[in-house]
Formats: sequence, structure tokens, C-alpha cells
Amino acid sequence: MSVSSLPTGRAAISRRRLLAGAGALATLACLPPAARATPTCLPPGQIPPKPQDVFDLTIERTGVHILPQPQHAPSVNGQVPAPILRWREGDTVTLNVHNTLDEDTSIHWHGIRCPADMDGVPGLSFGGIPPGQSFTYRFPVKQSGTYWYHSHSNMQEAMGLYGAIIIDPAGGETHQYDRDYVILLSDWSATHPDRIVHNLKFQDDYYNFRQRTVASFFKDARRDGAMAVLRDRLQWAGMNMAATDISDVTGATYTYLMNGQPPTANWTGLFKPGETVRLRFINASAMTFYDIRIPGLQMRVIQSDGQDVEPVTVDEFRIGVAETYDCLVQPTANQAYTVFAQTEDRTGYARGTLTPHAGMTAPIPPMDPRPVRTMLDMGMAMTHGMKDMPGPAHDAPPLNVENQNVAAMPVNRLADPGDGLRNNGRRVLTYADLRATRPIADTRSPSRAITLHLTGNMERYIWGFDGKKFSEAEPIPLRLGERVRFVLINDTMMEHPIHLHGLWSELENGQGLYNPVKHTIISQPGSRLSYLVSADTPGLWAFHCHLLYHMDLGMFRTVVVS
Ligand SMILES: [Cu+2]
Repeated sequence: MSVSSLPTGRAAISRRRLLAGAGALATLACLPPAARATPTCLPPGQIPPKPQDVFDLTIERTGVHILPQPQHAPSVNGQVPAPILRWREGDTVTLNVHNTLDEDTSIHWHGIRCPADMDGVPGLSFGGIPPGQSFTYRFPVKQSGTYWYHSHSNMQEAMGLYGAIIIDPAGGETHQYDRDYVILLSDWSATHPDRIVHNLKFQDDYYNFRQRTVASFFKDARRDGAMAVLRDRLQWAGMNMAATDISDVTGATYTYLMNGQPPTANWTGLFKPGETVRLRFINASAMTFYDIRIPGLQMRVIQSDGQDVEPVTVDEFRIGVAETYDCLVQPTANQAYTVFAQTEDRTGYARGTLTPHAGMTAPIPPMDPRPVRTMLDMGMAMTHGMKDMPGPAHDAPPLNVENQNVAAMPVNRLADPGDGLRNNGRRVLTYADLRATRPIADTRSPSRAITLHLTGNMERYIWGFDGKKFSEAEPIPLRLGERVRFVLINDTMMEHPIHLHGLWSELENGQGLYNPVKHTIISQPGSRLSYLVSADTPGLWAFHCHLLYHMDLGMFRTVVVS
């Protein structure tokens, strides 16, 4: 499809309004795939009626009208987000990916256990897909649940190249439900990702318009005492960090999308009162954590990262970039409900509606107060000032230009819902709640531990492991068949969603044989956590922070299983 074939200007906008009003299509990019057999273009969030095992996916530059101003984005079969792929456990899937862009591309199947040469990371798995060429991915599907896929080339993922994967379990679903929707969250900017990175390098709080003020000093002083507040402020000033710096990129430039639709377009899912609805939440953002709730409804969390967990009933949960959570909800009243996904920094939200009647809406709740980072996030919760700081652990990386802080007292934060979610009067999911429904397969103890510090210099916008960028670091070698413990110590003030390709990460959250199995694990600021990995698939695997700009600026390693 050529961009010039798309309606533009006023005609496009009025058509967009019509389509949005009908709740039919997210973007103008979503046109019927004329000559293509698969996959068909469904309304956003709608899961294809049947699983398939052969797909033709054409990556092309497409005009999209998510914002008032028209943009171009890399798309799959003309769709942003890319079409939902529905597979069946036990099938061998074939995915023919055609590149019509003028640059290399790739597709990575996030959370899918496949041979390393099918993983889709240029430079590790294969050479990438050059312009005008095709690549066929083929692998057996050995798992079920909710996953997603995205480009691993350049900044294509940040610009819209992502989509959902739903895999039907071979033995049938564990839970009964009447309706099934994907709720894919993402962040969208009119500014090119390279320009955003440039701006962050120029000034780390470029997108942070909410620095604390003199007025807030006196407000805090009345509450906590002037000396305590002054000491706290001086500490932050001495560290060249802002306690309000929650997200690097904010609502100042981002519009937050639900199934490709901005809050004004209001993605809508229908239900009949009394029905059970499955919602498959996927965070396909480049840089944004969301806190999700549906005022008036409780959510039964049944899966995390595609894996069944013992159901946990909650009012709210946080979803890190690249994580997935599946929930069941049972709306009984003949009323609409707002699916509310406020960003962690409270600078915006994605929003949609579950309703028995198209066009019915529910109130949008006000956003919660923004979180403020504390000494807990510095890994110094027990100390009273920088001077009293105990010496860093002996394995900690040195303080230098690439490492601004050392968490002297990193703590276990798995039972902590996270900054901005504590004591808010709602039952909020934590990692400590996650308990697998099946015991882990490999019961051996780990033979060794690999400790990694998550490090950075916020001011210079440098990120890494152990104070080293990817370009300076050696790969992490694992022996095929060995079982190791990864220990992550977060020396930075930010959450990092850490993703290991190709292998499972069994989070050690105290559930023993029933520890949850994940592909992406949030490391909270100032925290220490660990997970076990069985190195059961050979090859070169990417291991990185899934905040795209952190990955791009150094928080990336290669894991070699041989
Ligand atoms: Cu990160």
C-alpha cells in the first residue's frame, strides 16, 4: 500500500471520526488486506476466530492518523498495532516476513521459546531482513498464553511495529469465559525516537516538567519538619537528580494508546451483564509503565507472562514494559466501566471502555498523585545522610561517569507494589502474590550465581550493567544444561524491566517449587532480587532492559549458551 493512496487532511480526519465513532478501526492504516490471505484486519483488540499456522507479514511504511497530524509508521500488513496472531500449542508455525522498508527490519517473538536462529535479533540470531527481502521463521510452538512480537531493528518498535500473539493451549483453557479481548498498551509520539534520545542526552529531565518547587518545600516541611526536608533536598541536589524524575519520557510528548487508540477515541469492548470477560493486557510501550484498574470491577489475575498463576483478585496492578497479565472480570450491572491505565509518573493515561451498549461510557477517574522517589529507591533506606553511607558491597561496580550511585542496602521489594501504589486504599498486585499452578520442571539447585548491578548516570543518560555499556562488556557465558541463579541489584533510581530471550526466568519470590515463571522481570529501584535459569537451549540470546532507550544506550548483554 502506498502512502499516497490514503486519504489525507480534512477528509482523513472526518473519516477517522466516523470510524472511531463506530468503534471499528484504530487507524486509517488498518485497511482490508486486499491480496493477502492472512491475517485479516479485525477491529482492534479482537482475537481472530481461529488459530493459523502460516502467516504472510509485510512490513511497510504506512500513513497513520493516531494524532491530529498525519504520520508515517512501520506497520505489519498496513496495521498499527500489527495484527493479532493466534497460534495453537503443538503446531509448527511458518511466518513469512517481507520487508518493503528502505532499511533493515526484523521480528522478535517476545517470550516465545524457539531455536536461537528464529529469535529475530539482528547480529545475534541472524543477519536481519534487508530492504526488499523476505525471511521465513518456522518453529514448533511449545507453550500457550498471551505474548507479543516486535521489531528488534533500529527504533521501529518505538514507532509502532508491535502486535499481540495469542496461543491456545493444547489441552484446552484452564478457565471458562465468554469473551476474550487483547488490551495492548503503547506510547506514541510525534517526535522521532532518535530525537527523543538526543533530547534526553542533552538534558536528562527534558520531558520532566514537574520539578519540586519552593512551595512544595514548605508544604513538606510542615509535614516532616524543616530540617528533615532540607536535608532530603540537599541530598537530592548533591546527587544531581530530581526526586520527581519517575519516567524519562512523559506525557509532555507521549500520547498513551490502548489497542492503538488515544484516550479520546476510547477503545470499546462489549459484554452482556453476567458474562465473564478475559482481558489480555500487554505492555508494548517503548518507555512507559502503567497502573491498571477498572473502577467498580475487581480483576482476577490468572496469567503472568503467558504462564498460569493461582488466581489473585485485585483492584489494581502495575505492568512493566514488555510484561503481560491476563485477568478475568465479571461485570454484572448494566453499566459501562472505564479500563484506566494511568502512567507510573501520572502525566497521562490510556483508557478504554467495557460496556453492554456501544456508545455508553463511564467516568474517567482523576489520576493519583505522582510518586516521589525516596531514599528507599536509592537503596539507602536505613541511612540518615550521605556522610553516614556505609561502604558499598565488595562486588559493587565503582562509582564513575557510567555509574552514579551504589545501592548500599538493596532490599527485597517483591512484596512492594511499587512507587505510587502503596497504601492507596486498593488491593494492588505484587510479585510476591504470583504463584505458579504447576511445579517448576527443573528442581536442581543452581550451581552458581551471576550477580549484575543495574547502573546508570541519569544526568548523562548512560545505562548499563555493572557500570559498563554493551560495547565495553563481555558476553555472559552459560554451559548448555546448567542451572544458574541471576541476582539483580538495582543501583539506579528507576524500575528496569529486565528481559532474557529464549530461556525462562523463574522468579525467586518465596513460592518454592511454585515460583512464577516469567520472561520479563521488573527490578525496582534500590532492590535486590533473584531468579533461576535453566540453560536448556543453545545459542546467542539477548539480555536487556526493555525500556527501549535504556537498551539502546547500553543496558544490554549477550548471553551465550554453549
Ligand atoms: Cu532500564
